[in-house]
Amino acid sequence: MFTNIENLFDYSVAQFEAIDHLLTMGVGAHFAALVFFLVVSRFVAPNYRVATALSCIVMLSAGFILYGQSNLWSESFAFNGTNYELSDSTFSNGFRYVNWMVTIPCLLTQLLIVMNLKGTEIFKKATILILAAWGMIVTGYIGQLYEVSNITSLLIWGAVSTLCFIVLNWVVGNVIGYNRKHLYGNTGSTIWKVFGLMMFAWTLYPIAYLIPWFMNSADGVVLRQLLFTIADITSKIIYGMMITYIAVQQSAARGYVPAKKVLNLVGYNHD
Ligand code: RET
Repeated sequence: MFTNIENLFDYSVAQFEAIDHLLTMGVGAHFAALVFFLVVSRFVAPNYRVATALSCIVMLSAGFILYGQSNLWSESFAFNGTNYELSDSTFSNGFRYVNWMVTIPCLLTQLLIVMNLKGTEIFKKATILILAAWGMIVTGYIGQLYEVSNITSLLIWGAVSTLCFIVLNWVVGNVIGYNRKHLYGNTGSTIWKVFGLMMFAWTLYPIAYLIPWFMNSADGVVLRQLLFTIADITSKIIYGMMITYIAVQQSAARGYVPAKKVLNLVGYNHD
């Protein structure tokens, strides 16, 4: 009857609060980072600025979804004097998946922009990546509906989703491999670090997806929300900051004056 395992357990005060605090921290982190991206966008040359604008969109979108998740969490459980138990509504992680339909295309597109891809090339690569991402998310969304009722279905849908994930990573790795040399301002090595960070952060989501399979308990639920929070902060905020750093560095190397000034100010040599 339930979709997500969160609804199956009672939580100690510490477990309940840990999740409440993680979700609330996620909201704060994304809205704070929004201000950061808004402020630094003036140091990014106009041809890269959409990359930073996309981070702003991701911050708003993720901030709101996490705000919803944190409210839903505290509405779904009530204190009975000892523990928190399920009350008026049921909790669902499904909102996250639908949110990824928006945020992942933004994250991928901002990467293509700082890779200096243009015209039909960026359009083609973005289309392939976004279709692979949507395939991954839709199959993952269907799979997570079975996490309480049928672990085999969870695993099968998860495997299909992973195939899309592998295609996506393969395309991103290729784009970076081929276009790295066209990056300005010595950012060709930074872009590999972005890829490494991406592989790490994005892999946390499938681990969270599999929690009902290998840790079907209240502690598993806490671990899942912890993994989600770490993944959110690294895959969107830290990633966005690295993308914006690459954008500022390339802007300076290509003669954009505000970028040169700000890099000098913080002691970077952009040549
Ligand atoms: C699912 C289902 C199980 C298999 C795989 C998955 C991958 C999810 C990923 C999510 C990334 C989300 C990001 C969100 C940013 O806002 C769907 C959990 C492989 C990679 C980066």
